[in-house]
Amino acid sequence: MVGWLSQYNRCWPTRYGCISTVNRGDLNCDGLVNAYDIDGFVLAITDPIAYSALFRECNINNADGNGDGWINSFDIDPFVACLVNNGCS
Ligand SMILES: [Ca+2]
Ligand SMILES: [Ca+2]
Repeated sequence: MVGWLSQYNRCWPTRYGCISTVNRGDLNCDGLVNAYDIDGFVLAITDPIAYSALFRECNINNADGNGDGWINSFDIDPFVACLVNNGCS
């Protein structure tokens, strides 16, 4: 059964417990949120198809910084906040 960790973060239960399907702000899927995610974030907003082709294993919903289900310019400020804070809370 799939649950929710928060309004935008789904929980995928495994035998090891609940793992998140969204790691907000991590656009290159290295487990960290830092400057290396900027290019992926810009690509996710401007060209989602190219993003999915380049980052096949990544969840594009990681770019949904404000958790409204859309990936657009309104996610820029939350993404910058994640960068400044070395991760999203
Ligand atoms: Ca990253
Ligand atoms: Ca959004």
